[in-house]
Amino acid sequence: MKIAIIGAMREEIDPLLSHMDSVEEIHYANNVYYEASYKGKELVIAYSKIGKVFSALTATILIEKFGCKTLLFSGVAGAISGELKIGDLIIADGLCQHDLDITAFGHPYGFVPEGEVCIPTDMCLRNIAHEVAKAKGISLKEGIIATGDQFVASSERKNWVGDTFKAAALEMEGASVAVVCDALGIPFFILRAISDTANDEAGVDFDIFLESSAKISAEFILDMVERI
Ligand code: 4EH
Repeated sequence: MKIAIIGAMREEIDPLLSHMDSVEEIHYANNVYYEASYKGKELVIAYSKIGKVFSALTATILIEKFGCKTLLFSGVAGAISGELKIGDLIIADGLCQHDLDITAFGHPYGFVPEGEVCIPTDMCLRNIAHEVAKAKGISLKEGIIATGDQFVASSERKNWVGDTFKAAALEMEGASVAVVCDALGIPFFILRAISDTANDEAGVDFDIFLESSAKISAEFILDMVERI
């Protein structure tokens, strides 16, 4: 069974590619897809580029063109919850779009007719993640992750997203990947390591911790792949 692994930025997939037993590049739709083999598992790895549109496109191609039957996202996120420190891992139990707003028509934030505010992730994949965390002796938080086409670097916006969606972390790709996988019936999983706390210092922290946090997430994902 082919497994898709997606990140948003090159830095999020480089620490995956460096561990592959073999890698072949396929150029498609203005992007590069890496067909790889890892400990006997068939993987297709790609970084989408930043934001909801590119990540939805890449997830769709991984499923429809490459035939991936399960999808894992690995990357970094800004923390909302005070319990999350830089370098900590969080898995999404559900994903919502914090910048989707048709409240003018009486709908709640994040909702469009015939959609849902929060899309849940696959329970089996979450269970595997908890097994891996136990085996590694590390703590793994689980909570709602909010997605939007904005790098959040303001306590005001961060607190609004936290209060409105009960979200523990935020990023820019998870919910769009969730929409695609949910529509196509593909079990999916979103893992993020914290790179910043989405406040006034977020830009500076992000630049400092992107690489180290992306590596923490990637190494955890590879441990999961062995158990799928
Ligand atoms: O893919 C985007 C990256 C930031 S934009 C979302 N990623 C990182 C997660 C993330 C995040 N998202 C929103 C980490 N911290 C976040 C935050 N708000 N505070 C980017 C970064 N570097 C260069 C260009 N764009």
